[in-house]
Amino acid sequence: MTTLTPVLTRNWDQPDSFTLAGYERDGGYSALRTALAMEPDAIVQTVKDSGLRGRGGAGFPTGMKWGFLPADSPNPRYLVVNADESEPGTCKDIPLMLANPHVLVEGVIISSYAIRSNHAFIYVRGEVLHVIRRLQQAVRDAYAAGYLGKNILGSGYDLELVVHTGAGAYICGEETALLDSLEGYRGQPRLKPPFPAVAGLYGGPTVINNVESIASVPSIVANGADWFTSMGTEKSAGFGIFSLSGHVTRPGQYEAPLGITLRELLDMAGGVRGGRRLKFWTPGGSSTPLFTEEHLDVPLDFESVGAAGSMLGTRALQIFDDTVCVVRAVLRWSEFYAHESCGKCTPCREGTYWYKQLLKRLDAGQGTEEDLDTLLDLSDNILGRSFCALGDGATSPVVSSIKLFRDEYVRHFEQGGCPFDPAKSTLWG
Ligand code: L3W
Ligand code: SF4
Repeated sequence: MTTLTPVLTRNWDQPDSFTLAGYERDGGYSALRTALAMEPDAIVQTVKDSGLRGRGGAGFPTGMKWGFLPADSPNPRYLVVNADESEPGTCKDIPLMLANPHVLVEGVIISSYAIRSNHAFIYVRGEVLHVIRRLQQAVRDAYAAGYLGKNILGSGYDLELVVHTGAGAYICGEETALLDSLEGYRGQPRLKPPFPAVAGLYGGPTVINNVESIASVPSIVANGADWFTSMGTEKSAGFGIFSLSGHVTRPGQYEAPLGITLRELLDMAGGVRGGRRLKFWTPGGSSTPLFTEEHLDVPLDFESVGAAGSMLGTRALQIFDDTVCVVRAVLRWSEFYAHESCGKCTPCREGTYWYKQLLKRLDAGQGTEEDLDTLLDLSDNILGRSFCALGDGATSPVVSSIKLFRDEYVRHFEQGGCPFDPAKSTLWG
């Protein structure tokens, strides 16, 4: 039986977990002292050895990304934290920053020192005012304590950290759109390559990492790479925050080794609400193909979830019980993608619009078999042909739901309406 591994979440139930005093009492900023006594390259090596992979969705090896920064660039280097958490169902970075903003600030300082950057930014979505205020306070307190600014803790190392707020566009979580937004432009994805590591913010070499990735760095520096690799699986090392939401008895954040299964997590979370049957779930937010009961024992690591036909993504486990109409759920997500498509490329801009139209018709019981084929044809023209991952992600719920629940789509148009009792068919009940 896998057990929880509270590291990032371990002090969340302390009333002052978000304050500098509370964080220091818990050992906070001691990893920074250890890091500043190390050579920057040794920290990069430790992170490489730990096997830490990006916690924002793609799972790219963090230390390897840091190693891509060119040694000979004349431009300043930047560290940017992607705190624009917006993927449907994803709700781990916001509680992390709210409960423990200093672990992120400490992670930023250590990571910036490791990559030899003197300027760092936390790009946080604009709607979460309470989180922004808490982060700003944590940054002010870190400056006052000598953890930020000039000559940090007498080490000779300088770092300026800015908390920058976005304006609430999902696309600004795409790393290059985020950079455009940070530079003051409308956030739209840039062509890659060059990757940000080579030419990012203001054209300088830039590391962009997710909140949870950077927040994991202090514990890796404090405890060593072997400690981290002792958890998780061989290729998906360490722990992660699994966010259980929807029809689950005790929704919330469950910090556990990668490779834990939904069955184990559901046992800890009291099961599906009211003892009902699990109908479908997302392993990593709505951009990852749906799973069903059949996948309860798939280890939630990058390789196993991929081999089972989906993606680990952000570990946003949205649970839907048997009262839910899958067509309605997919329509909701498709409305989100159509609204959030930045419009830069035709497959995504037009495709997500037509998804919405067709799914509305199907949901109302006015669709046809041909509409299902059109949805799949549209998907073939979006997937792999869109400029960024938003378009690809939009196809996941559509294609996987037709594959898994085609009969339910058919029942809608055979019956001329939704076969579910609207009083019971709640999405988030
Ligand atoms: C230098 C190379 N750098 C890759 C870097 C790249 C990026 C990272 C991963 O999408 C996924 C997406 C969503 N030289 C490099 C290189 N890199 N090759 O590695 O890159 P990539 O392109 O694999 O992924 P991505 O563009 O970061 C992220 C999925 O996550 N997702 C959405 C998550 C949404 C949130 C949120 O709201 N907070 O996280 C959920 O599944 O669909 O597939 O840094 O530069 N040769
Ligand atoms: Fe914009 Fe969608 Fe194209 Fe991405 S895939 S560039 S979000 S239109």
